[in-house]
Amino acid sequence: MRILVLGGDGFLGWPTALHLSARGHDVAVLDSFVRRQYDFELGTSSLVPISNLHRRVGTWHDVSGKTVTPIIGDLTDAEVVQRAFRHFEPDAVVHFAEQRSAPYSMIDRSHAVYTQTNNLVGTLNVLFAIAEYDPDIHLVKLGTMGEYGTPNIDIEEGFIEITHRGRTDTLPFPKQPGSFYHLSKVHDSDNIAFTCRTWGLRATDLNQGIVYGQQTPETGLDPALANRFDYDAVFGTVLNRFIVQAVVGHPLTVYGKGGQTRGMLNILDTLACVELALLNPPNAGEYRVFNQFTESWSVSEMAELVTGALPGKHSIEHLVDPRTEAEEHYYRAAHTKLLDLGLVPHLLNDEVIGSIAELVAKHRDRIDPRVIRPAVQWRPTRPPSHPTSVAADGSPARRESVR
Ligand code: USQ
Repeated sequence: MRILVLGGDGFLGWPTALHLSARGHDVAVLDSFVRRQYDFELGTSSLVPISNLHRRVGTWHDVSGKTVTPIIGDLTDAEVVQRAFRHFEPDAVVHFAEQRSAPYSMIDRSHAVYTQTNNLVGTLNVLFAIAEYDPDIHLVKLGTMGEYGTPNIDIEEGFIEITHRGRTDTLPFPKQPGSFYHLSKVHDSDNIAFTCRTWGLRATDLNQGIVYGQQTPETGLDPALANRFDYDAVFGTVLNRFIVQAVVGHPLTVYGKGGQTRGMLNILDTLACVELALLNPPNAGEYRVFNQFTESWSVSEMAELVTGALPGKHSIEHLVDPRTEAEEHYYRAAHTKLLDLGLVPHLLNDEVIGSIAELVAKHRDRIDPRVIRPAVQWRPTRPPSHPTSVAADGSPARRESVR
């Protein structure tokens, strides 16, 4: 297959591109490098040093003899998307190219607007490009388990059969997302389902849980192929963060009561799931949803797993939850469709935690303890009525980000 990986320089896009290339597919990656820009904005960087994209694809060619074609551009520019489709002629598109951090989307108004504009416009441009270029192209889009929120009933895989006043229908499962980022994925899902219904496109929405781990067989082949590893409070995800905290002797930062339960998966299973979706495409006009995670853990359980797996003394600190979320709740979500296609999960155990900790320890000198504690609050703060500082020209200092 000819597969275009959107966001192919990122945490999941890059290892997915290599995985698919290693299996003999023709792969191109499109990326704007904005993920690297967020690090400059936030004053943090990947724990594991990463090479630039040109060096990455050059090294991949040297070690494997295979070509991954880099395409530089931003999906919110429709011309870029059209040109990528004309130039590469994909059979399938894997779409990771979105702002994916919930805390980033909650920083302030401009970050919320940016997240939703970037994610929705990019995906709309992809849908139009597929419809205009070749409606047979299979879109594999990364959604999130967070689209569903934490309802007090079992979560189904995308759809629920409802009987209402004597009539029955199968309808999209209700969505109650917990951040402007998670909301952007809900809006995307609606747009994708609409274009399948209306234009006859074919799409798989992968509602993915929280990914842990970093290295894959391909990214481990050479330091210039290394994948990024985020541990800061904005882009770092919970299990990887807890392992970093345990390695450097920082108390594990459990937010609130720690009863928040989430679907989790190993990064190796992300690659396998995307490949399974690609190899088993939906019919024309079909919009399908797979819940992409392998097991559920509460935040407190994860903290205990990490402290139990790693030698030494560790402490767990319950911080006031910076997010607005249920700290204790019912959680049971279906996840059988990928297993039915043949997924063999890599489950979490002491050995997996130990190997991630080993990698973290190798790079521990690069850890900046200042980016570990959460600073983003879910509730907006009122701007002060009197500016507390002034810019060099005497005007009130602006708390604007680089975006
Ligand atoms: N949490 C802590 N302590 C921490 C960090 C997080 O208790 O130091 C808690 C959070 O309050 C939350 C849970 O852990 O209840 C998960 O937080 P997270 O930052 O690991 O994950 P989340 O914000 O949900 O987002 C991540 C990815 C996102 C993906 C999502 C899948 O960044 O791209 O869509 O996981 S899911 O959670 O299923 O929606």
